[in-house]
Amino acid sequence: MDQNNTYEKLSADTLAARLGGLAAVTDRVGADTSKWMVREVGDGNLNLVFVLEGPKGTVIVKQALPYVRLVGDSWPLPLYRAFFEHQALFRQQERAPGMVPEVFHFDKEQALIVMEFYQPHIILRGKLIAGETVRNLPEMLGAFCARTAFRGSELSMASAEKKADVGLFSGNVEIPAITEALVFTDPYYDAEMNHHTPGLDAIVAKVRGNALLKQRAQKMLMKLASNTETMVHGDLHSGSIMSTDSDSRVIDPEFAQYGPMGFDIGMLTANFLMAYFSQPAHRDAADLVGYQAWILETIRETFDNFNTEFKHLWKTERTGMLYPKALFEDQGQSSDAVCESVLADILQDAVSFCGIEMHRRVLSLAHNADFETIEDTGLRARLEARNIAMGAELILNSDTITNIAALTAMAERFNAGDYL
Ligand code: SR1
Ligand code: MG
Repeated sequence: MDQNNTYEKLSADTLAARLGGLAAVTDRVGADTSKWMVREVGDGNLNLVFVLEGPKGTVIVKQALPYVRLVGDSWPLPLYRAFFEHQALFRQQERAPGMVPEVFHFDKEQALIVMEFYQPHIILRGKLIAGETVRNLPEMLGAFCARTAFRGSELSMASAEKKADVGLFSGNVEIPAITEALVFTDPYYDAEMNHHTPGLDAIVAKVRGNALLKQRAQKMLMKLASNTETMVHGDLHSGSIMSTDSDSRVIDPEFAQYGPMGFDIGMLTANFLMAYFSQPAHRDAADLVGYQAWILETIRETFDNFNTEFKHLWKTERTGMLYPKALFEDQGQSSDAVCESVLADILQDAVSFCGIEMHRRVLSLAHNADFETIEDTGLRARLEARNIAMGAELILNSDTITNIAALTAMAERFNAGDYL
C-alpha cells in the first residue's frame, strides 16, 4: 500500500474526461459530459474536493493528494489513506445509517472517492461564525457519537470481527501520526511548524512549562495509541459537519482509527467551545449572550443525547463479549449502574481530549477559522487566552468534571476572565 505510478491529480478541467466513462458517476449526474459543471471546493488541509454537477444530479469527488495540501510537497502523505477513508465511511454508514455520505465509487490507484453530495448543507463552522442556529444538531451529533462508539466496540461487535478491523486500520500509519504529533505533542513545545497569535507568548510559556500538564496530555496520547475501544471518526470538528437550519450530517472520516470512545465527543466539544470563546469577535453585543448560550446548550444536549442513545444501545444491542448479559441481567441483576460507570469513564476521557484539542487549534500547525478570521490580533489573543486557560484546566482537573453542566459552567467562568 504505497504511492503508485498511474496516479494523476484531477483538475476541474480534466475531471469530465477522467470520470465520464464511469457508470457510478454518469448514472447519478448524467452521461452528457458537455453539460457537467465542476468546481474545486476543498478548503481542508489535505485533499482535492470537487463538486460535480450534471443534468441528473450532483456528486462529490474527493481525491487524496500525495502531500499535505496545507504545507506542500515538502510533507509527503501516502495516497493509501483514501482506502481507509472509504472503508471508514462504509462502517459509519452501517453503524449510524443516513448520517454520513454514501460511497458511489472508489478508485484505489487514483485515491479517489465519489460520494453523496449534501445540498443545501454548508459546513457547520461557517454557520457558527455567522451566528446561525441549527435545530436538531445535538440530537444528531449525540446519536452519531453514541452509535459509532457503541456499534464499533466489543460491547456490540463480535470480537473476531472487531479485532480484524483493528488489524486492518492499524495499516494506516501516517494519518494517526499527524494527530499524534500535531494534537498531542507539538502544542507543548516549540515545534517547527507551530504558530500562535502575537500577545500569547506568556500564557504559551506557562503551558509549555507545566510538566504535569504535558504528562497528562501524553497520558491521553498513550490512551489514543493503545486503547482500541471503537472506530473513531478521528477529526470530528465543526468543519467535518454539514448542516442546513435543521439537518446535519458528518463528513470526512479520513482520520478514522480505533481509539477511545470519548475521543470524538471530546474533540467535538472542544470545537463548540472554541466557537463559544470566539463569539465576542463575531457578534454584536445584542446577539452575543443569546448565541453563546445556544452553543453551551448544544454541548449539554449533545452529551444528554449521547448518554440516552448509549444507554438505549446498552439495553438493546449489547451482544459483544464486554459486560455480557450473562453476568448481570441473566442473573436478575440490573446493569444500569455499570452502564453509568462506563459513561463516566467516557466523559473523563472526553474532557481531557477536549482540553488538548482546544490547545492544538491555537498553538500547533492547523488552526481554525473561528479564531483565525479575527483580524484584530489583540482581541484574538484575549479570546484565545481564555480558550488556552480553560483547556489547561480541563487537562489538569478533568476529574472535577463529573457532569457536562460543570463543563459549561466552567466555560462561562473562563469567558469572563482575562488571561493575558
Ligand atoms: C496537516 S493536517 C492538519 C489537520 O488537518 C486535518 O483536518 C486534521 O484536523 C489535522 O490535524
Ligand atoms: Mg478533514
